[in-house]
Amino acid sequence: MNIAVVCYPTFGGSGVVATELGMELSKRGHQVHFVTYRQPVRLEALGVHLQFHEVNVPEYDLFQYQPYELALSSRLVDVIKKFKIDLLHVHYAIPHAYAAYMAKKMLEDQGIYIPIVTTLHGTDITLVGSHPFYKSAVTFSINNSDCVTAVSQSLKKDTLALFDIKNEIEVIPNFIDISKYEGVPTPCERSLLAKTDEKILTHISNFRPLKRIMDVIAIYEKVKEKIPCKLLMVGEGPECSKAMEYCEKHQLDNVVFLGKSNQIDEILCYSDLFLLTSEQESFGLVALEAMVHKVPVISSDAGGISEVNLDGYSGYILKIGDIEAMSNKAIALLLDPEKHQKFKQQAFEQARKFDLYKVIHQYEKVYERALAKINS
Ligand code: GMT
Repeated sequence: MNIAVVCYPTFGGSGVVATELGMELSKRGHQVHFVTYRQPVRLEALGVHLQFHEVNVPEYDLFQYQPYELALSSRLVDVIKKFKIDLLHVHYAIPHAYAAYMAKKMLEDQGIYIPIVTTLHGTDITLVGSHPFYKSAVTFSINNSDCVTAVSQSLKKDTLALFDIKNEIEVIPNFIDISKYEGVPTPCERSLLAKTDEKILTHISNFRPLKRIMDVIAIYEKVKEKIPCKLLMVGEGPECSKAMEYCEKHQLDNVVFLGKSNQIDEILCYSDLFLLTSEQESFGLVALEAMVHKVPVISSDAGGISEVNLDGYSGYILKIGDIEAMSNKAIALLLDPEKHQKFKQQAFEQARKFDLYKVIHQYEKVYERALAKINS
């Protein structure tokens, strides 16, 4: 199949999922064309089966807002025609599903019929998409996609509650390529970051307010009263400077801000505990990435996190904002080496359930269904 993929090319989970999926589809013989404004951060080994087409938005002083959707839909039309694309898979309703619909209609005018598969990831639904300014366009884009998928049951439920959806939504969970990790040791230079008796707590996100990163720091402060530890804060975003200022003011020298990183595997492999305190999270791909490295997760109960992290098995799930309970669970687990070891193994076992090879067929089936709709 010749597939065009649209996603956000950044460090965010949706871009990671789109890229990993595209790369795997190309290994399975499909031709995959990424159409994005920048090469996706995790996109490797471009070749005949895996290509990247940049979307350029010319800047005009005349416009207060540059028309990105217009540039994207035009670029899609060109790529679809040039490479004889069979199907368009867009990640994120905003604005990708909307631009895809425009491209589809422009192509229809030329006698070319292209199905659209839209994958909903979370922010496009629960945060931005449901805003009254966008709601009609998002509802329209979802209802006019040929097939729609959501990354968790929780996100499907939220989508049905927030929008007037006529289309069926299939849940296809996010995934991880277990074969990359099983029996393959990641080079782990723990000693560069912590002393042998120090535990390493890790948080990775885009530091948006919904991630509640001050909760992460508060948990660390409580844990460090009982156990020598370091906190690794990986990522960048709007709450970063506030968190840094707080740590400086309170002389929390063992909180290390590592910035945006492409070395997630290297960081997670020496982490003892992962903290995910979000107040909204459709899935929490980063928790899955921690679990595959045998890192138990202390998380909030937001959105779809509990579909990934199993309470009392791969970690613990506590109420959003319950710093006390999260800290107590973290301390108890770190002080019990036997239990910690058991949770580490269980975290990996839980991650296995999300193996890429179980999920990839589900996407292929959706593609076949979308194609059949167009051809019927
Ligand atoms: O919130 C983020 O960290 C980024 C965001 C994105 O747009 O990439 O992530 C969303 O999609 C991920 C992949 O499906 C999910 O794992 C995240 O839970 C989801 N974020 C939210 O729902 C807030």
